[in-house]
Amino acid sequence: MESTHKKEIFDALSGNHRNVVVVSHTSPDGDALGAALAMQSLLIGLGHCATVVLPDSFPDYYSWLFGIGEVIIASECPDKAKTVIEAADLQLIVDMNALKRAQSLESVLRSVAVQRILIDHHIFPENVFDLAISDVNASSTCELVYEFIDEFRPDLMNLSMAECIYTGIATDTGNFFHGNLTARTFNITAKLIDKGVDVIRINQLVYNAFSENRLRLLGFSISERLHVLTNKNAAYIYLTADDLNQFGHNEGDTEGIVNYGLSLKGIHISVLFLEKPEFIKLSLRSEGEINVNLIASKYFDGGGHKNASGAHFYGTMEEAINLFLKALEEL
Ligand SMILES: [Mn+2]
Repeated sequence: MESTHKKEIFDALSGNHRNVVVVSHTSPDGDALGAALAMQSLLIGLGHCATVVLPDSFPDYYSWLFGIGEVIIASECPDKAKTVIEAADLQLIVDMNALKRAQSLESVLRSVAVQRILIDHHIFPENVFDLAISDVNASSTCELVYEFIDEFRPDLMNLSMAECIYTGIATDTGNFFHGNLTARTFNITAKLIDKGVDVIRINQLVYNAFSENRLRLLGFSISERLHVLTNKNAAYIYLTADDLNQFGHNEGDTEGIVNYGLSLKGIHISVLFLEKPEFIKLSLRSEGEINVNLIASKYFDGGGHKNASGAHFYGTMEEAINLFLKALEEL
């Protein structure tokens, strides 16, 4: 499951000028953004041309990340996104294990026959990558990006890249609370702090940047939409499109809500159901050995990690919740 073509990737990036498109998943999180932007900086430092293309936009609390202003958002500029992908001679895919995770970009990514490199920490990478650094034991893709740059060209690591990488590690671990938190994670974090990363400042930018609507939506989610299934050690929260509209929700406003289910004593599985225009979006979280990736993949055609997975369900909210309840019965 673990694969590393580090040396081959060094070689691929050490030679002639490359025109690289860096792509990550839909609803990009801190890890997707941090990994894509840090790798873009590295590639530019190496003398390559590098453009980040994302399927859709990112939460406002990431807008300070270096380079984010130049990211091409396909949902806003589909033609430009397509042109950039078609012009690239190398695809660098970060923080996603399958091209379908880039949704609208999947077909154009697939349609061009160029070298494809993966840096990722999700299980079961699709068999479409020529070279890969794929390690499910990493806390985040940014942890892998740090190790890659540190081994390859540490001289090119600057403060803004360190901030991107720190943000990815911090956000993918719920600010050092869950996931694959190991000595490796903290060693890398220490080195990033040595590089000048200001942890308090980033905490303020990422975690103390709620809008009033977002905080009220969180309160509503817990007081009105939380269901606790004590005998199943599970909890879920659902938010309808009307709920979201009532709080004028923006990208990222529902981030982290799923974790509140796990904050209950004795609750080890938590799911958030969000009604999107075309599907119900599920975020699944668990503690310890409970594997929500099984539920996500077997019942909802989704996936991710053992303790954090996601899926899209094409049906009604009621059907999605009922399927989850059935999965719990069969687990
Ligand atoms: Mn990640």
